Amino acid sequence: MSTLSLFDPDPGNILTLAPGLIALPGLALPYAPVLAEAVKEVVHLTPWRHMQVPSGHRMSAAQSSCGALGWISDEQGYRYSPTDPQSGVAWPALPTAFQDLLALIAHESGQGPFMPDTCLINYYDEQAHMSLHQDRNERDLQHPIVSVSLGREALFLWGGAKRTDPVRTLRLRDGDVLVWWGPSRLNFHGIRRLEGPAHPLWGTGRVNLTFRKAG
Ligand code: MD3
Ligand code: FE
Repeated sequence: MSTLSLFDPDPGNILTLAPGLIALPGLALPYAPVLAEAVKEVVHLTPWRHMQVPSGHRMSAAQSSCGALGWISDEQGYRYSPTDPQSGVAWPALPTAFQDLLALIAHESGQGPFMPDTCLINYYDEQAHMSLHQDRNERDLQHPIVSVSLGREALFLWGGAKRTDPVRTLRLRDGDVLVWWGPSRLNFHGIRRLEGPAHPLWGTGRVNLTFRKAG
């Protein structure tokens, strides 16, 4: 298994890693403080929770959401909901900082404009991982997904369209942005574990934002 890294953060550095996969290493780095504030505001309204998956287990990564929809999981399965099942009310709006970052990503990647109706926020601590999976709960799988990594480094598992396809390891660093669409949109993927030193804003944890048009 080979380990790629997205090289040193370099504003304006755009890598095409595969058809349908663009990396913008470190693009979000300058916005780390305002993004951290925005995440904290969302999580104040919709606190981190470890969702139950249909098998009955709870996810080791904790989650929150904002936007018109939010991704949820329970014994019934995975889906998007207009309300937070924990509070019964709508999810918080997408923070301005998220919208501004997304406009920058659209501009830099040439793949926008993105019209997300949700941002799923994952939180990983030392013990958390995410098993290999596809994202296919979105109504129209043609829309790109944008992911933004914040905090500690993670070993990202990057597979193909089939579960049995070879899996590569990519080191996702603070501020790294990935845009997935078309031929890469249904790639299997996961998070093996966190790595490296603690982060000034996120300590030993890592946050991942995924912007989606789900409905
Ligand atoms: C490839 N999140 O929330 S981000 C997820 O780091 C998820 O929290 C991981 O997988 C995380 O569903 C991975 C990279 C990523 C995100 C969405 C994708 C890769 C993707 C959607 C389709 C294909
Ligand atoms: Fe995913």
